Amino acid sequence: MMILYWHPASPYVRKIRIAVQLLGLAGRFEMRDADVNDPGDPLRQQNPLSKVPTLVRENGSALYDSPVILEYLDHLAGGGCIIPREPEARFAALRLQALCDGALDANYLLMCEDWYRTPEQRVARWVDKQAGKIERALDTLEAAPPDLSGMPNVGQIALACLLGYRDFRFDGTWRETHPRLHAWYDAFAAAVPAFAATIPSSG
Ligand SMILES: N[C@@H](CCC(=O)N[C@@H](CS)C(=O)NCC(=O)O)C(=O)O
Repeated sequence: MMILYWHPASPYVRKIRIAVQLLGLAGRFEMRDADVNDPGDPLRQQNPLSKVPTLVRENGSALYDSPVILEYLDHLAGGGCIIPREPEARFAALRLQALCDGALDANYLLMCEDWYRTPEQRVARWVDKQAGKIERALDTLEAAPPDLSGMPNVGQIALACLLGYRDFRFDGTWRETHPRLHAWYDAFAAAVPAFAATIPSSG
């Protein structure tokens, strides 16, 4: 049995949980709660960065971070499932994943401002810089939402989790200003039952 260190609020973990369902691998994992801030948490023995998701394989070796785990899951499922084999489609999916993961990182850094700094310690230029990344990413995606047919790829999964995280932590303010993404998001949610089954919570 593989072990997935997780937290219910993490959008990066959500990507993995969706892929596990899509690829029919659910029975092969044990989910283990992790406290990324606890030096005594066993997660630290597996991942020096102490981040979720971290996957411990049956041979005991750990994999991180989420794109690496997704590549492993795709491999387990036979390959070419959530990471297309054809080069153009493959690099489009990987680029979309990089864009959405980068925007997720900026969202996470904004949350860290609340968690780790007092209002007096905040630096507006830094906050604005992260907000700008998110805004430009969403605007770029709104101009040309990805296709959505067949098995979702890693880029589409990352986009759904990015928008879901905006709902969870930032009140879904993207919806009104990004109507094409809103329609894309609804279509993804309708096509992928694992999306509704993995709605984030604070845990
Ligand atoms: N690039 C990583 C990001 C993972 C990540 O930042 N996870 C957060 C939870 S949402 C975490 O574990 N944070 C703990 C920390 O940064 O110390 C991935 O894609 O897996």
